[in-house]
Amino acid sequence: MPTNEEPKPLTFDSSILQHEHNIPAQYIWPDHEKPSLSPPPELNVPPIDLGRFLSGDPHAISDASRLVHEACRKHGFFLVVNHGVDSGLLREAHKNMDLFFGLPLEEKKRGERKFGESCGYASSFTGRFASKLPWKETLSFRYCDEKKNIVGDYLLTTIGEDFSQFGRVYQEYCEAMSTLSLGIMELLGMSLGVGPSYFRDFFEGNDSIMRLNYYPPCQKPNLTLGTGPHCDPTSLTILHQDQVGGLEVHVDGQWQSIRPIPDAFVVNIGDTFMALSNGKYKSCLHRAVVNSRSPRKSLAFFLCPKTDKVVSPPNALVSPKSPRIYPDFTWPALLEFTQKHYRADMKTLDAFSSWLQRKNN
Ligand SMILES: O=C(O)CCC(=O)C(=O)O
Repeated sequence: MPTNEEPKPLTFDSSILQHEHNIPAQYIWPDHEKPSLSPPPELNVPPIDLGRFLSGDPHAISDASRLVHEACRKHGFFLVVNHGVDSGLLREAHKNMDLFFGLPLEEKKRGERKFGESCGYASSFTGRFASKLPWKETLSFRYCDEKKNIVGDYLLTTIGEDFSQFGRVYQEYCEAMSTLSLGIMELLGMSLGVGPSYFRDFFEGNDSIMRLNYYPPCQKPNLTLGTGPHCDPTSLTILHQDQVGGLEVHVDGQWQSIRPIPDAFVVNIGDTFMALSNGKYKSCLHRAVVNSRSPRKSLAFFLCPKTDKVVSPPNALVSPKSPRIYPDFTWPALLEFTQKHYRADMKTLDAFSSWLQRKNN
């Protein structure tokens, strides 16, 4: 009998499932989406020396702008090195993930993400979907440039007093990511010919999301995916992956991997920035695969504008030859669309634009 009750979440207890040879059907992906048995080719992603770019050296500015422009027109992925983020902080951020995800399931569930929300501990998307489930656990939280200690306070109240150090680490990590993202916005602005301040100013006071991804080993890694194919609906993603590897991007009709480099962040354009660039820069399909030997960790900072900012491209990127592609919108409207109406994929922005137009007519 149909009911209006929320679907019952399937329990993903990594301490048990990582040893399981019979993979539950909900985690088995259709054949055409399964990872390939042979290692994929490596994607050529340019490393950008952000420190040199920000130093104002004209050669560094022109080199970095050109490389970023080429990469973002083609697939939207590049690396940043010499980024100024303290290596000790990065080590702590990875270490604290091990501490949290190593807890018994019941303790992790103290901060469980509720149906329709974007923050908290989640395994298997908190019951929103019944098939093609990702082989991972996540802990997500909001970071807001204008709310002092928002991350530390959230983690302390949801996970508990023992986690005050944990909260401090991710508060500091998010602050570092916010600063880094504003530097990258200068670079994106230069590469699009609108100057360093335009996008930097737009993202001042950002209201972003931080996600810790923990992928336990899987005894049949070729049946499942850690993160299914999707484009990020957010503006810019800054990802730090550990040494295990598993990130793949769909470019030129095939999946290609991005090799982990400890000193580098992987940066990619999300749908919201694609709209801000009037479609000039790509938000590209990507996924994460798992393996049978080691857990894998990644830290993803999803930059989002302040909630009242209208996402609209600068005039310099609109012309009769290059008319507007997407309607004006605010980030909370797109977030709601991906949480309540649509599972983010490569057509999110087109589907959202049609939905918005229908709603407004
Ligand atoms: O873990 C990764 O490498 C990718 C994660 C990702 O795409 C996501 O969290 O949206």
